[in-house]
Amino acid sequence: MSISRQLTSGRTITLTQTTDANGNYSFVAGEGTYNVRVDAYGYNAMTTTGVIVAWGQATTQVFSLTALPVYTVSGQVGDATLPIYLSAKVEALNVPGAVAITNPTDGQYSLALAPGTYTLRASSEPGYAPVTQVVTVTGNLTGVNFGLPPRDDYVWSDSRQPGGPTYEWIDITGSGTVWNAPDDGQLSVSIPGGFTYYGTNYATLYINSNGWVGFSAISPPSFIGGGNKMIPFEGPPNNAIYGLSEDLNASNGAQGRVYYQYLSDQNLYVIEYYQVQHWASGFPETFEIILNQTDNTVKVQYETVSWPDFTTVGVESSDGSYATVYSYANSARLEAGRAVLFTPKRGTLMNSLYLPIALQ
Ligand SMILES: [Ca+2]
Ligand SMILES: [Ca+2]
Repeated sequence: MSISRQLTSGRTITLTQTTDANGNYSFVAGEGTYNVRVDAYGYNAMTTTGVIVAWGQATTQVFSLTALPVYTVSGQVGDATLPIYLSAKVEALNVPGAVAITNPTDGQYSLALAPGTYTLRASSEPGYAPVTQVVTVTGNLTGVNFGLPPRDDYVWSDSRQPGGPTYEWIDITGSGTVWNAPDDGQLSVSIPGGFTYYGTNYATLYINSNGWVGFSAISPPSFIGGGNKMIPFEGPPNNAIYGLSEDLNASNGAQGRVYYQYLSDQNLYVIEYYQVQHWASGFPETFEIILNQTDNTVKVQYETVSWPDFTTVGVESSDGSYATVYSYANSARLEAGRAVLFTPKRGTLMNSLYLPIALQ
């Protein structure tokens, strides 16, 4: 709600606030004559003019708003390319509480909305891109349907879960190639046969000394946004796998080393950060990122975890518009002996191992 008054200069001053949970409000205002306006979602707006505020006195103004009619907006959400319905979220943006979950058997949803124009957003992540459409509500609306396009995405699982990945440390410090990495540096390496990441095959991998690898070169080769950022973060780096992304400092090999090796017999490409310290120094970390060419999964394993408080773990798409986060600022309580697996998922399909119900 807001109060406003016109000054003798012709200028209008307006004070705005939100009522508390009991509908109470109070303004501290200079003496004068005010217009008081109240807006509430689902109710007719109301303005009272000529409210007089006198010096040193409290003025009480009570409002009883008239509820607007509420209409039903309904429809179905499905795959844009296949005849299958989806478990999805449909929400009216910027309207508190206007959220519905579809029935996955028929994709049906229903929202209760007051008259007005809304942007509806349907999402089913991971595996689909969200879709928005604008609707104007003047009565009940049916058939407000959404077809979500499949997109390349990832789901994570970890070694604490039944059916999750197994922690099996692969030590390549004796067999791999060493890189005495600088504080912020990147090294490009070739992957024999390439690796498919977010649906695109790449022959070159960029190893970054700050605990992440990517498929696009960046300059300067920093950590996420030059700070500790949540992903997705649209700035560089993008197209990246964050194993333990932080401002690490191997200091040209004096504070840890990075190893890499292609294990052709297993179709694995391994990047191991061995005893790499944080900037400026201290808290050595040993972990590895494993690219599996057989199923295009990405596995991250932690041999020692010293200081995970400001790290980011996850995968981020080629343009940085979406991501799958496993841990941000140690939300996953990273510890030694943990394995995390990122498995590709496009649409309802995961690793192409099963068909959606409608196609069986
Ligand atoms: Ca980014
Ligand atoms: Ca660094």
